[in-house]
Amino acid sequence: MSVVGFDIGNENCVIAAVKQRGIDVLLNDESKRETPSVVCFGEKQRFLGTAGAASAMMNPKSTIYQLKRLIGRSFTDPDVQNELKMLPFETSGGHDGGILIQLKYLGETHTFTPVQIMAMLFSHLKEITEKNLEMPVTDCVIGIPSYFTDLQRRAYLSAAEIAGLKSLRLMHDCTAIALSYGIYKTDFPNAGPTYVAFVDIGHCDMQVSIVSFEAGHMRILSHAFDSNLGGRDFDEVLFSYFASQFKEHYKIDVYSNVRACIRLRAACEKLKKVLSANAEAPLNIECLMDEKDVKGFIKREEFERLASGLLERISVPCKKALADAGIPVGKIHSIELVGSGSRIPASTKLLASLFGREPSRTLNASECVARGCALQCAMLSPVFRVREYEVQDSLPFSIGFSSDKGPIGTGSNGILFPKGQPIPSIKVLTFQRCNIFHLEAFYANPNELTPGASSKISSFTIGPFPGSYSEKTRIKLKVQLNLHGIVTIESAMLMEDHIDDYVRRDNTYPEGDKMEADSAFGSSTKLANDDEDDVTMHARSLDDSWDQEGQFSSQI
Ligand code: ATP
Ligand code: K
Ligand code: MG
Repeated sequence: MSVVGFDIGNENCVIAAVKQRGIDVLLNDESKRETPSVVCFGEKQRFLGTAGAASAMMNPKSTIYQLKRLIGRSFTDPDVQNELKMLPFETSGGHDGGILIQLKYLGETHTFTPVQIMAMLFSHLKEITEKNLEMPVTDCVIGIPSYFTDLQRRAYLSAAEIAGLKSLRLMHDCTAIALSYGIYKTDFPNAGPTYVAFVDIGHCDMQVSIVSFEAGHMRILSHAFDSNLGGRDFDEVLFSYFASQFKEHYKIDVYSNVRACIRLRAACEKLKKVLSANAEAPLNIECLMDEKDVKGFIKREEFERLASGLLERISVPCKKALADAGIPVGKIHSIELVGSGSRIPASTKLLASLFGREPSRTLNASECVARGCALQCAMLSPVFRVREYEVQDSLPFSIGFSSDKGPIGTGSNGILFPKGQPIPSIKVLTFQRCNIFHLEAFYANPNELTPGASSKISSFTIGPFPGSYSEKTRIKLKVQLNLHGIVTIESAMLMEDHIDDYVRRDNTYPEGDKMEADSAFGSSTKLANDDEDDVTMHARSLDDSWDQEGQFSSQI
């Protein structure tokens, strides 16, 4: 049985697998350790990954990338609209509120959801993995950003499932990074916990977590992020700089030409990388548009000046992560910097002054998420024996619950799982009802979410119940914050009977794909009775642990 970890980045995917002698990053067909997150629909065939990126210029309008920005989100979200403006392919809103992508393939117009295209990417990664390992691959662990909402998480699971992959866990990127750091680390000073800050700057986002390490145990103290700050934003600074230079010097407006935009963006990204190692860099593009060859030049200092606003923003999630963890900066043992976006030297300088210490690069910047996911997969897989090591993650958002009679968690916004709640967790709710009723799960503090994200999570219908109950019935619900960070109602118990069938998750999924996992909560027969008021509620935290078979064991 295979044990695999996937890092699905906005720009690059990395696959890691556990082999006899440790964890390997797998090579794709082009012998590369990173596979571009691109699906290109050509005239005669599809090109995936590296081949997709190579064909992008030929089919700009049917090359789909930056899927991570679109999946599980609604078309009308203003943040999504901003993303779409930058992308050359055509989109529209689906009737469920999700995004539809229109493209030409095999001479016909096709419509796909982001989940479907993500599934194609997953299939490609699965194929690479199977070829490498020479065996079928199903079980895996997939890295996700901590800011993903319930819907985005479900969308990733759906895409993986369509591709024939079973994700044993959706793992927060920084948690995976911390695991790949902590499990091998034996030289911590042994008096008390050691606090480490992990900073991941990728293509579209940056994430920060403060993690506490003790022997055989790691605990996430906080997750913070800027979901709109990554390497691509630095490319954009260069892009607008050169676009205006070229307008002046060559009288061309690259914004008016899709192909010229793509080519200039690609050249700016290259130039940015050159600037990471050199004090200055040239830019030359032949025949950019109107048959004009263009030349440009920039010094690193000038680039840093143009990007100073972005660089400043790097400190915001760092400060927030420290504040949320309640750890003074002086107590941080080391700052571990990862993600290829962090290769800009100015970002290192900024972090050094913020934390009062040089950041370390102990881990492989582009591979550590996938490696951590593979390790977690080994830990969850029954076939592998891994050193005893406890990973305790924490919920980045507060989750509230309400019934048709108002909030049922604590406080006016009904918080059931507060921010920082260990993942996974179970809470037990008791209701006295004699009729069908509804529950809503929602993010209780919208300002904890990424800008524009909906605070809606799920609605559930409890009942109707079999037989006839004329009196108030005690109904016990087990609400689960599962290992993926997704909220479900695990079971409903009527009196002492255990009945699984009374919970139905109602909201339609905005990607148009079926959620197989939800069908466990089928509807059942009807119990008609007048609804009584009086709801009693007891929320209780249980000690949960995730055992080897991937089942919950909880002691009540
Ligand atoms: P995300 O984590 O945002 O989903 P990702 O995991 O695909 O995306 P990474 O591969 O970590 O992202 O980073 C990609 C970014 O790193 C790109 O913006 C790329 O331009 C940038 N990058 C790569 N090498 C360098 C370099 N030498 N100097 C500066 N930036 C670099
Ligand atoms: K990556
Ligand atoms: Mg990444």
